[in-house]
Amino acid sequence: MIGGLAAAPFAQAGPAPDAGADPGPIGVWTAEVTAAQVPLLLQAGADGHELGERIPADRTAPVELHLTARQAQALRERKVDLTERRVPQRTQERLKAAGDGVFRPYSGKKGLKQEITDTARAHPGLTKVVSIGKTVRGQDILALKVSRNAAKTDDGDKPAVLYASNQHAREWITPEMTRRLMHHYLDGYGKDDRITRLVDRTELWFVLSANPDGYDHTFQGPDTRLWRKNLRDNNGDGKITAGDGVDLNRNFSHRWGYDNEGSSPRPASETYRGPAASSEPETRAMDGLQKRLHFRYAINYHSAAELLLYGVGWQVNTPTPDDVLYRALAGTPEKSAIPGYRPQLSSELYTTNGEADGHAANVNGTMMFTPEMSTCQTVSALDPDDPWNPADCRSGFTFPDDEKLIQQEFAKNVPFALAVAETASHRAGPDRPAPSAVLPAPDFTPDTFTTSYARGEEQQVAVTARKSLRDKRLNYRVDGGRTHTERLEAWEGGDRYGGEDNLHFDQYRASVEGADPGSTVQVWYTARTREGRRTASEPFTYTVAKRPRTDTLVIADEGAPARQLAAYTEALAADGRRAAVWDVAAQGAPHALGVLGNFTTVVWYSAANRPGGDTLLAVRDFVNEGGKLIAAGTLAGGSARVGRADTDDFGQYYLGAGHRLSHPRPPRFHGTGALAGTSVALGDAPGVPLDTAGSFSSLSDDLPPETFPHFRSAAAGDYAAPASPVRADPSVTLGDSGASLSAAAAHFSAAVTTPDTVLLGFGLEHVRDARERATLLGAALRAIGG
Ligand code: 0X9
Ligand code: ZN
Repeated sequence: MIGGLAAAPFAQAGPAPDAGADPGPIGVWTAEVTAAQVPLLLQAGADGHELGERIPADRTAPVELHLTARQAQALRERKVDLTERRVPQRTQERLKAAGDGVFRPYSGKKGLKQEITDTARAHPGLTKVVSIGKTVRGQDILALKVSRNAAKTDDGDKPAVLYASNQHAREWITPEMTRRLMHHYLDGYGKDDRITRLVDRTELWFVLSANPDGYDHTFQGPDTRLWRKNLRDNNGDGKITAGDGVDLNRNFSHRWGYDNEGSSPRPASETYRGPAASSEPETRAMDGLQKRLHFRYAINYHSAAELLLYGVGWQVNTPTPDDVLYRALAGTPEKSAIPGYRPQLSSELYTTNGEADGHAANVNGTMMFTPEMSTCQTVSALDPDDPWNPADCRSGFTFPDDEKLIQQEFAKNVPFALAVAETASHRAGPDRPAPSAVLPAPDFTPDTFTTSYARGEEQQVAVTARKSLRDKRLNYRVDGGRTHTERLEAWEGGDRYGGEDNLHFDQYRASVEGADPGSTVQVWYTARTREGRRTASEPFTYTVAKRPRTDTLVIADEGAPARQLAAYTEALAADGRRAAVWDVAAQGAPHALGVLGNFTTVVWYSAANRPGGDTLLAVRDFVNEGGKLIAAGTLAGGSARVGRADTDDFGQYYLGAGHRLSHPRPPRFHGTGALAGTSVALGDAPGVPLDTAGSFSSLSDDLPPETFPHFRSAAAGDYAAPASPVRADPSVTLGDSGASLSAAAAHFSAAVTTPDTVLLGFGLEHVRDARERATLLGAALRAIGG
């Protein structure tokens, strides 16, 4: 999870404002919050929108919240600085007068539904209307198929593309996007060559509103304008009030309910995932359409943030093979397919689970993008001479009702929409971006490294490659000798991730053999294309390091004084183990395959600095592939800087530390649970004071193993600290809830274990006695079978 979301598991533990019985209208509020207050906002039922935009750790930042008056009051009582964003009556009237009346509901005489049927009637040779299912309220969810001879050819006969919008009711600009795109194709047919070719060769499917009930509800008046979810009557009281509705972008079965951060189990939450996967008829309608049509590509329009999202959303920093192709179409932040939108991995915004795009890709074989179209503020600032000003925006979602601005927003999205369709029907195959795409998608993307800690026998190497290539091979030469080749095999994935999001590209692996320590290995990959042409990757070179024969590696992370290393290597020696060492300050982050993959057990210690992000990701890969890990140090299990964001997901979801408090100078540690029987005296170490020892809640306390078996974790030790108060780590302070934190602190422990990991809130260097260090490390190794 990102920066200040560190304490989010408390978001479910605390009392939720009873929005289920709160009939009040939803207003827009601006909160000046610190990162640490974000959990309170989530607890109050706020969605992740904008919270995902980084709130600096050390300052407050404004966020937009959609809350009932009662929810706002509950937050105020917890000292969240809130102001209601009210657009003055006069401004509202002025803007209404300036509006063109472009936005219209789904139902009714001039509604989107009627327009879909009318459009079909006007273009009988090119269209066909299909009801893909019904809403909670029993409305038909209409889809329009656009293709030459649409009604006479079987659905799915030609390569199919889906353009969908309005999963979220309030995102009004999105059905305007798909509505205009539908007309763009129909009006351009026979006039514009590109359009004609697409309509001839592909099936273009339009679902203008994936959430017609919710959308119509937003037209009831200002009180419901910002409704997000569908109209499921969660509490069955026959009325739709603030606590009702399911977030349709959290209800799909892929990774449904993976954690409580990417979706919420609480009905009142804006990101409520529903009582079960696919519980909502709107979700089943979309899933059913995908299963019937086998779309090659899809665009699922949302707003509002000027982003172009793709790839894994359920876990941070998780690149996948298909990213090569997604990136080719979406572009990069420097060269975006949609001007002004930032292309990025979905989870960079925030994590989600049960989301449409992960489901489309991994369950239904469809490459799906999620653009976040422009905010009201951004487009209102475009023209100083029009009546629209950012200050008048009630919310980021209230896109100005202005034909010129709407058309402009649509127009800049057209090239991407066409490039996706052209790629779907690309002669060379849907795995090769059409010439209209922003970037090429290379055949090979090798996972390179410069140092190998291979044990003499073999070094595994990995490459992302286009699946359609034939005869994919690893080639290598040791010290300039003859070329060896090995067949590449698709990687099946690890315990928690990998082996997914591999529709057109996949990760392949093979092993280099017979390179002795001290030798230099040159590696490159070759294959033949579908047409029989030879293709090869760029080569890379690594050297095989001389290192002790052992299965155990100690990583001294950046800031961990080298002189503390002996505390680890000697404790291992006392346990009868030799240790190889990786010094991050001197060698950089250890590569997951080049270094970590050559060991069964890793002992990772960090001291003065927060653990480094690249090291953290490599260690996560190692654990994902069955590695055993002991993480130690006063900052272990806390947050780390990964890419552009702070994250503590690794501490939570891999080390089992729900959240972290700092414990000043504990005199002793007593092992419990898996570490029972150990007891060691603690104290400052040279250069590494023990003033902020870590203590942790166990993630299983928040996410019970019956529901979340993949997060099984348990407390494994206490600090003997006579009446010493536990100080909340500044990064996890829960607003004014210090009291509840101290109460919670009683359940915090100095160590947490999972089946594969041990987390210690202090370093071995803080254990004064060498024999006690050896006993503790020995117990930790046995706890994980390391
Ligand atoms: O939260 C959502 O469903 C989408 N944002 S919105 O403001 N339109 O509600 C974003 C989903 C994108 N996926 C991830 N961020 N993982
Ligand atoms: Zn949305």
